[in-house]
Amino acid sequence: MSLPAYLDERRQAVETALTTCIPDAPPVIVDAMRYSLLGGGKRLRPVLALSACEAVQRREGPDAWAMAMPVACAVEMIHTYSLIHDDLPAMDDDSLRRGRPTSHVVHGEGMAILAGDGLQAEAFALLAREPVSDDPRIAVRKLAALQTMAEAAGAAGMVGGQALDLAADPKHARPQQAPPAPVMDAQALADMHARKTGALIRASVIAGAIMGGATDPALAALDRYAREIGLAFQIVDDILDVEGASADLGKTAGKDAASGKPTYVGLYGLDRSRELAAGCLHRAEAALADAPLDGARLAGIARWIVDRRT
Ligand code: GRG
Repeated sequence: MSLPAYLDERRQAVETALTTCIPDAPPVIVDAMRYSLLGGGKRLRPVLALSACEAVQRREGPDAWAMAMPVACAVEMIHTYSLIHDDLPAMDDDSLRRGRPTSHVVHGEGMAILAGDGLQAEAFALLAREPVSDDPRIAVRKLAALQTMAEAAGAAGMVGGQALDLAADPKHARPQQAPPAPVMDAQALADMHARKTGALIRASVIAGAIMGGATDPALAALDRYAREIGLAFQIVDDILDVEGASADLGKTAGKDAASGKPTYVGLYGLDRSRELAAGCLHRAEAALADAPLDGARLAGIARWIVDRRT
């Protein structure tokens, strides 16, 4: 099967599974949660979770990925919550996401905040609940996956990265006695992105692999792989922010560059940024090469991340 067909098959399975993830709740909040969760997106993180599970099990298909489907859905719910909150006027203040008006534009700010909160809480409920099993070994895997996801989403991960980003943005109101916004050098930029976007991408891979029963050596290799693709994803995102069109990206293009935010392209220029992304790809492939798993699909996804246009 070609990589595009492989990705499509998993995306479709995730789309179907996601429709079952929002609980029976007041329609006003269900509508807002569904609007964002089922409104498109590349579904990169859930596909990574399924592929990592398949890689450690050395087999492909619905039987292999069933163990990781709750992780796949949960990570997309957490990711979607982060996008809703990031788009709010108090944060990045954006009106276009996934080719549609953002949650607060459609549902109002208060409901958008609640939709994000609801998605995050339901993601952790899903991780605790599924896959349903009496097997204590599965319970151990579920707990490890849940911890991985919580730490990635939390203050040392995505929330911490977003906080660093916010603190460095001069346009954000700061109390008068607060120190001036810090200027980010290359190291600070890498650290901010490793937390803000890298941590959840890493957690997708690691939690998916945990659910597949990964050994410690396999997890160590996947950790190296995931950190490299997380960085590559961000570098390419910065390149696309400069080169891409809003219609292709489904979000406002050129915004980071225009707002004077620190970016890889701003620090290194386009050519060097492309070289840096290629270096990440090379190291991600190397991490998989000798690992005790079947890494061919994960290597393909790494190449796709670097070559993507949206
Ligand atoms: C609000 C706690 C909190 C965190 C927000 C991830 C994040 C932190 C903000 C997203 C802002 C942003 C546009 C970052 C650039 C990289 C990124 C995560 C893009 C969106 O991810 P994709 O490209 O989106 O995977 P789709 O829509 O395809 O799922």
